[in-house]
Amino acid sequence: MKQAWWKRSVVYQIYPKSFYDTSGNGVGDIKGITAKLDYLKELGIDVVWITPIYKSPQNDNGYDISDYFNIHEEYGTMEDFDELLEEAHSRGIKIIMDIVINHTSTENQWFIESRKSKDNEYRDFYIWKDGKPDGSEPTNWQSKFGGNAWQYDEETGQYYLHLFDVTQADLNWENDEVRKKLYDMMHFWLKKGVDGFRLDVINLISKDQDFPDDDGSVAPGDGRKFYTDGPKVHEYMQEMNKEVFSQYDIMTVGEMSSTTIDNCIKYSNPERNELSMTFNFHHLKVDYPNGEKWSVADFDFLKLKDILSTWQREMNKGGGWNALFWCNHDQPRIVSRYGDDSEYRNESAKMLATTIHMMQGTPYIYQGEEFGMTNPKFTSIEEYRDVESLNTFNILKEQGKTEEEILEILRHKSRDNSRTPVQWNSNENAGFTSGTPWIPVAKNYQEINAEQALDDENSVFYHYQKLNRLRKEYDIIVDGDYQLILEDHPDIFAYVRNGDGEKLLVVNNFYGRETEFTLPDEVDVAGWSSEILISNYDDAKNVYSQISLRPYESVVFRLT
Ligand code: TEU
Repeated sequence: MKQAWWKRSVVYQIYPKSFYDTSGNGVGDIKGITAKLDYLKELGIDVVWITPIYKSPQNDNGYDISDYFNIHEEYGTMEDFDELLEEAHSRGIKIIMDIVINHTSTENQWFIESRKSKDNEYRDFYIWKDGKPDGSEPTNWQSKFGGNAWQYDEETGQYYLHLFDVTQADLNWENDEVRKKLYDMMHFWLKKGVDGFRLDVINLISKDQDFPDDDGSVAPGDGRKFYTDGPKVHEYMQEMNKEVFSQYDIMTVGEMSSTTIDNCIKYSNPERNELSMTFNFHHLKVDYPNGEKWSVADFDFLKLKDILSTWQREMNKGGGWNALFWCNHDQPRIVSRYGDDSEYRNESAKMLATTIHMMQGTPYIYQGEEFGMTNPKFTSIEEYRDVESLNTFNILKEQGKTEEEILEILRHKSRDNSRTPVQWNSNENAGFTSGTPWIPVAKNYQEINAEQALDDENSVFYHYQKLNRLRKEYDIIVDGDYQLILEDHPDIFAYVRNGDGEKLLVVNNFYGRETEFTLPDEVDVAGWSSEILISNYDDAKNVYSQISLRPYESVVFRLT
């Protein structure tokens, strides 16, 4: 059977607000994406994922949609989008849209109608409940952005559910009419030629209709909320696939806000006709001590190796498909988080890229990751914009933390770490805008920018470009199985990809210190020949049985 095109694609994620501004209003726009398509072609990516560009009051930068069928005016017009789609397709680049169908903005016409009265025809589009007899909220569920997940509405004396911001009301997926309208919306975009969807927190859409209180029984360890992967979630996915996805040659990737391997195999095994692949975040919670995101802690390296390897092994065994990523618009920049964003920025950014891109799955590159952008290290709360971070600042302050303690936590964990403008060059505002940027540009833009990277043959950019090219040249990267080795080594993340008569030996030193690598006997390659496919030091030696590794040194050997 012909392999799905997205299995050997590389996806580039664009957060339009921070990508490139052509209008001078300080906000990135659709024309800015079109203007950079040749840059993306040079990088060698195949698909662009654009985070929401629909009409929105922007309380959550577009994840609060007020109109699914029109473009947010700051980003441009529908004509601009049609032009982007045509220009991208003319370069062989596909476009997938980010759809948010767990919730809408409270400024969405559906919600405006729904809150008018209990017998309004749209009332049942959302989740309204009476409070408990003592007047408290219907359940003790907590919003991901802090506080209780129910908001009392004076108009009709009931509470509505919002698993995220109070301006993001959860849709009622039990309602056939809601599902039908959402499927119609998907057809609208697919009929325009869009090549697929990233589905926001899609595993939250099915709620237990008993609405039980959270008894804390689900381990907080991975931040898993008991309302994830709900009772009808797979039924809804299969209906969505039947009613929409199956009618097009598209890719779909589900963002699974806390989930399990078993569910992700169910979501992405093609025999189940649900999604193409899934994002999970377990590997990005190994620096959450006791599951607590809002803290400053080193990452647990052995746990990281174990989690990534378990997902590789189990998803392969179960017929599922992973989205492979370190960065996105909700996560800190990986070179600052698990690498070294100062002395060894170049080496560690390349090492981290190789670690993920040599695995089985579809890799995602987040804007600016391809040339090693870092966290901005803001020093004042006035520099922050993210609703989750601003809520957290207030919550931690109420809990007694000092402003400096909270700012240090935000410097490590805020979503704004990845939302500063893309640093295109060393000109004012890093060439992002001729206006005032909506969020400050990181101070290191004169040293770290795309133009500098394009002029430096040893830059992170050309490492990503080579990784993208290798994926097209060597089927083993897509099809080979995965075998972790040296699992207890305190510095090295090494694994083997096994193919037909060939192996890839991927060796990564995750730390800024020399370390020793000895190939374990379990990898029997006596008499095999080897070549180096990619490395992050230009003088890496084609010797693999026993080598010393320099700080953050990463090498991929192809053995035949
Ligand atoms: O994110 C889901 C989510 O849980 C995020 O809040 C993220 O995982 C968390 O901040 C990490 O600590 C999606 C979107 O990616 C995010 O931008 C939206 O804010 C959220 O859903 C609500 O739509």
